[in-house]
Amino acid sequence: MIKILGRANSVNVQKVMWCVAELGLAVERSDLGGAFGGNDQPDYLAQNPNGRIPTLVDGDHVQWESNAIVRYLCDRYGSAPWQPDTPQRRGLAGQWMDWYATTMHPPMTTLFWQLVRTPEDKRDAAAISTAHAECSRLWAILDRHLGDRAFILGDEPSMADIPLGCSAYRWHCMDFERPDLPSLKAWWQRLSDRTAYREHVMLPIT
Ligand SMILES: N[C@@H](CCC(=O)N[C@@H](CS)C(=O)NCC(=O)O)C(=O)O
Repeated sequence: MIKILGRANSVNVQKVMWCVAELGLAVERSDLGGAFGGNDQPDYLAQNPNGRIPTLVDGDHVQWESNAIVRYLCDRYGSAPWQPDTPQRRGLAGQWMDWYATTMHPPMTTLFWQLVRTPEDKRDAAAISTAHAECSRLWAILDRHLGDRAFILGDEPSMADIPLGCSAYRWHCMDFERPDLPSLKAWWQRLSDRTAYREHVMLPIT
C-alpha cells in the first residue's frame, strides 16, 4: 500500500492526501514532523535528506516534494480530469502549481507563521502588512483567471487546483480583512463542496 509520511495539519501533506482521496487510492499515512518529530532521524533522512514532510513511499519508489508527488500520483494512477489529458493542459497545470510554490507560498507562509504560530506580542506588523498586500495582489491574479471558469483548467477540477486550493483555505480562514474577490471565493466554495477537500484540507489551522 502507498505510504505517506507526514502530519495531517501540514499544508504540503494536505495536497497529497487530498489528491489520493480524489483518485480513490488506499494509503497509509504516518504522523511525522512538527510535534510528532521523527523527521530528524537517520531512517527518515535516508528517505528524505531535507528532513521535511511529506515523503511518499510507493513500493520501492520513494519521493519527496509535495507538488512533484501530486504530479507522480496523477501520472501513475490518475486519469482526466485530475491528470490533464493533453501536453498543453499539463503545461498549464504545472504553471499554476509552480506559481503557487515559487510565488504564492512565500508570502502565505509569512502570514501563517506570523498569525498562527507567533504569539500576538511577538508579531512583526510590517512583515504581516507586506505579506498581506502581496497575497492580495496574487489572489487577485487568480480571481481574474477564474472569472470565466469553474476550476483552474476549466469546467472540472484537476491537479492544478490542488496546491492553490490548499492555500485558499488558509487565506479564507485566517483572521484579517480580505479584498473582495468573488470568482476566487466561488472557486473556493466549489472546492469546499468536495468531500475529499473537507476531510483532508479543511482541518483546524494550527
Ligand atoms: N517544498 C517542500 C516543503 C516541505 C516542507 O517545508 N514541509 C514542512 C511542513 S508544511 C515541514 O516539513 N516542516 C517541518 C516539520 O513539520 O517538522 C514540499 O512541498 O514538500
